[in-house]
Amino acid sequence: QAIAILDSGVGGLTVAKEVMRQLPREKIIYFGDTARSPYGPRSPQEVRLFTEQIVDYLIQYDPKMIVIACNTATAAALEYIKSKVNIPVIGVIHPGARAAISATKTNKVGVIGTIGTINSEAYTSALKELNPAIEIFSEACPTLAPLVEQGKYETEEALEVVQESLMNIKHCPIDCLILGCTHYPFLRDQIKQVMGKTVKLISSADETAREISTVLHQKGRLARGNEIPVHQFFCSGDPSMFKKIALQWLGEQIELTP
Ligand code: DGN
Repeated sequence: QAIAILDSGVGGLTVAKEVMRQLPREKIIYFGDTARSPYGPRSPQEVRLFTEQIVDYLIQYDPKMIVIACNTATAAALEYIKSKVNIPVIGVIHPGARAAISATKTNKVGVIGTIGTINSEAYTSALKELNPAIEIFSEACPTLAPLVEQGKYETEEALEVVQESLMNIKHCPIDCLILGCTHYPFLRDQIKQVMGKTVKLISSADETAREISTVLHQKGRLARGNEIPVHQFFCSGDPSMFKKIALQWLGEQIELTP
């Protein structure tokens, strides 16, 4: 049985890559909703509906767990999806918040994400729950995920767009910055360049993969044996850009099922 991973597009590939690295025996089924991306500006109700539709689709493959590898969808739909299915479901916000709490030395944390994620204040709640003394500086960066979806993360334009998006947050007195959108690790170098060396960047991908491992271990469901899994990828839009980005990011031949 596979781990089902979903996102509004290619962002969840940052989580998939970490799962492949940390849990190389696990088979992944991935769904990127590229036809309806970005989710960021949509209402929580709409994002919940889209997430539910993707989960209904992925459930047909009988996965052993579901990973909502999209912050916007986690904020809008995690609890709802958990109540609907009887397999473990995890999102990316709590793992990211946990990683930030253990990384910060000053208790001043920045969060960047889509409009939906920032407006939901899901990171604020998750961080405050872990440490009520934490101070949070957040900023929505609506242009970043679409830039990644267009495959433009290694261009001159990318640095300009990142500079513009981080104009305010870069002046905040933070010591770590949560990349609160799974698309942002694609722009890690540019974000690092703008934020400077003293701000630690937190991507929820590593921590989410660790949580997947913990959950599967607790349930006795970690994959055993030495077979190399064949992962399956689906996307709802034009597959050519998705495939190009996936190949570049994952560095391996991927099978894209129409
Ligand atoms: N990758 C998604 C997230 O983490 O919020 C959403 C990106 C988008 O759809 N704008």
